[in-house]
This record gives sequence, structure tokens and C-alpha cells, in this order.
Amino acid sequence: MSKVIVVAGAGGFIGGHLVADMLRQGFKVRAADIKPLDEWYQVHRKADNSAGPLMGDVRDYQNCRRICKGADEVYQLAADMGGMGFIENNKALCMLSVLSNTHMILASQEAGVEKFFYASSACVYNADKQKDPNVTALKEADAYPGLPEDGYGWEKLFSERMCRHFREDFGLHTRCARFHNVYGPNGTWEGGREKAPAAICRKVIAAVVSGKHEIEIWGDGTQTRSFMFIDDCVKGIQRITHSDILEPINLGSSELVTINQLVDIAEEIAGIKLNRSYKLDAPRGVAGRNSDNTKIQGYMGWEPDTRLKDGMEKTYRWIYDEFVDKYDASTAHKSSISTFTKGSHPIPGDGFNPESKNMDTWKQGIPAGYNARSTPKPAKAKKAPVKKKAKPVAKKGKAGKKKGKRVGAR
Ligand code: GKE
Repeated sequence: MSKVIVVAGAGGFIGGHLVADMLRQGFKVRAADIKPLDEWYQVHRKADNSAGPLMGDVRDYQNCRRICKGADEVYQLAADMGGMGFIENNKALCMLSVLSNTHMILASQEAGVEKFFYASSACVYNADKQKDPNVTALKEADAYPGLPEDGYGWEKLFSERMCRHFREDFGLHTRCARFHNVYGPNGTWEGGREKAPAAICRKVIAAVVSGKHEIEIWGDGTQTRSFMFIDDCVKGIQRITHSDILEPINLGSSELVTINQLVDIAEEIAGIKLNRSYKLDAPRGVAGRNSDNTKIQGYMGWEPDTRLKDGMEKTYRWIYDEFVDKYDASTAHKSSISTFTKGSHPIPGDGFNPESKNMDTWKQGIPAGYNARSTPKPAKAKKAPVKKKAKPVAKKGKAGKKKGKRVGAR
């Protein structure tokens, strides 16, 4: 009998690739995502697809119970998330992913599944260890004492611990991987949720197509990151799920580059040189982040090893085709600027709103000087939209037309 695999967040970037790989191996796959099917990055007709706010919303416990019943393995990738442009401006939405994580793990426990995988993130790491672009690669112990990315990172850290306690108290086989910035084809490349690799490809392509040889880069370009190609991610998820690794473990590349070097790579693929401008008040996250892969190497003698150049080549080609389907020389410039506040209530500056600014308790959760250069003047800060009525949950039934606008997977 073929195993039954559940992938929550299957309409998203990583979820879509994971479903494809599971089907290739001959498993029965149940795929769920809150996005309507026509917004999924990949739709696999051989899977049993639960799509849209009624059937695919895994914040809803009853949906989780239905899709987990009789399943052998559950992969929980559903999250309301995106690149820095999204997570800095939508902290409440990011934290609400706790509903999906809680209900999926509870339903998995109830269904008695063999294995439960949770997709955590490098955003759990203590921000004090990521202040320098010449960063020392982050090892797993660096998540504590806790000072994670505000909003998104706190939720991930909490959910990791929930996995631990479900394992220790209830005996559920839970495994967690901390993803480091994943990129590749069939992911978000515009609209505000895209991460740097896709955003840079898009901006370079916009320059090629429009003939306007300029590029806007967020921050000063000296920030460092490592980027993991999707194929490595899909492989790592399954290896970790089937391993004896009980602790949350890094799943990321250790090839560190500056954002300027990332732009160099995209320019080289495109065969173009662009005039660079730097948007210093844009969301830029930590100054430096890399994955220490000592543990994963020790456990399995493997680590994500696709060279950034090779992965970017494939990503660029896919985004190029998508881009020219949508834009031409006269419209391409519209895509050269990033929108990072769309659909959100941006809180300008250093990541906490003016009402909380002078409260010690809130300051404790946010590293001093974080995003300091974009800190607004006090007078401006008063205008921040904190008094507006909160709209905490992603609107049901009002799906945006564009892909990547709503709850999906990282
Ligand atoms: N998104 C984006 N778009 N980032 C840009 C751009 C642009 O046009 N230009 C430069 N950057 C810079 C950002 O300012 C940031 O410093 C860096 O590239 C990486 O941005 P990112 O790819 O959006 O996200 P981060 O690596 O900072 O954070 C992501 O980390 C992952 C885990 O490693 C998070 O957004 C999470 O999605 C994820 O967990």
C-alpha cells in the first residue's frame, strides 16, 4: 500500500515542489492551501487537492482533521509569509500562522501519523549574532537566548518548541528544519512577498526588457546571506523527516554572498551591467546571515550544495518567461520597483510602533539599532497607523488576482 502524504501549503513555492517529488516517488498525496487552485504555483492533478478558503485553510481545525485522517506523514509548510518586505510590515499576520501550526500538529497527533515535519526558519536566530555582514555562520544553539526576528521569528521559535513538546509529551515523531532563504523556479517573484534572489532576477529582467539599465537595491548592498536552491530544500526536508535528528536543524547553503554579489550573478546571467541605486530605508533585516552546516554534515554527511550561480541561472530563466508573458518593453519599468507595503499597515522605522516605543518590555524583544537608518523622526512617527482598526486575519473569499498574495508556503 502506498503511503499517504499530506502537504499543507502545497500551493506555495516549496509545497508545490515537495508535492511533485512525492508524486514522482509514487506516494498518494493530499495537498492543501488556502489559495484558490488557479493561484497555486504548481497544480498536480494526481494529488488530492484541497484548495481555497473553505477546504484548504489549515488555520481551520476541521480542515486539518479531514486532511490528516488516515495519513502516514504530514509536512506542515503553510504559513502567511514572504521576504523582508512582507515580514517586516505584517508581523501580526506572520504570528497568526501559529493557528495553522497548532491545528496541523494537533490533527496529526489525533490521526496518529507516523511522521510530522515542521518548516522553521533561520529567522529564529538571535539578532545580536547577525549584526555584522562578516557574520560567523549560525549554529543551532545560536537561537537562544531568544531574540528572533520580530513577529515572524517569534512565531517560528514558539512552534519549534511546540513540536518538541508534542514529541516529548505525546510521542509524536516531530522533526524541524530551519530553512535559510530558499529560492528557485515556481515561486513568488513580484507583488511584495518575493525574496532577494527572485526580486533581483525580476529587476534585472525589467532592465533587459525595458532597455533602462538601472537597478534599485534595498539597503546598501553589503548585507550578506546564503541562499538555498529548492531541489536541496526538498531533498533535505525528506531526509530530516526520516532521520533521528530530534533538534531543530539548519537546512541552508553555506555559500555566503553580499547582496551586491547576488546582483553581479544576475547581471552575468543576463549579460548586462546596470547602474545601481541603493534604497537605504527599505526593509533589510539582519546585516549578515549564514548557515553553519556542521550538524547536518555530522548527522547525514550531506548539506545543500547547489552552487548559487547554477540555481540562479535556472531561477532567472523561469522568471524571464513569466515576466515576458506579462510585461513588454513599454510596461516593464512598472516591475522595476518593489512594493513592500501593499496590503499591510507598515510600521515605519525600527520595527515597533510609536505607542510601544518607550516601553522597556517591548524594546527587549527588538535588537537595539535594528533598522536604525530608517527610524522616523518622532513627529512623523505619531502618524503611524496604529489607531486604525486592526484587520488581523487574511481576508477570506477576497483572493487577490496575483499569485503569492495570500497564505501559502515559504
Ligand atoms: N526582498 C527583497 N527585494 N530583498 C532585497 C531587495 C529586493 O528588491 N534588494 C535587496 N534586498 C535585500 C534585503 O534588504 C535583505 O537585506 C536581503 O536582500 C535579503 O532579503 P530577503 O530575501 O527578502 O529576506 P531575508 O534573507 O532577510 O529574510 C528571509 O529569511 C528567510 C530565512 O533565512 C525572510 O524573509 C524569511 O522569508 C525566511 O525565513
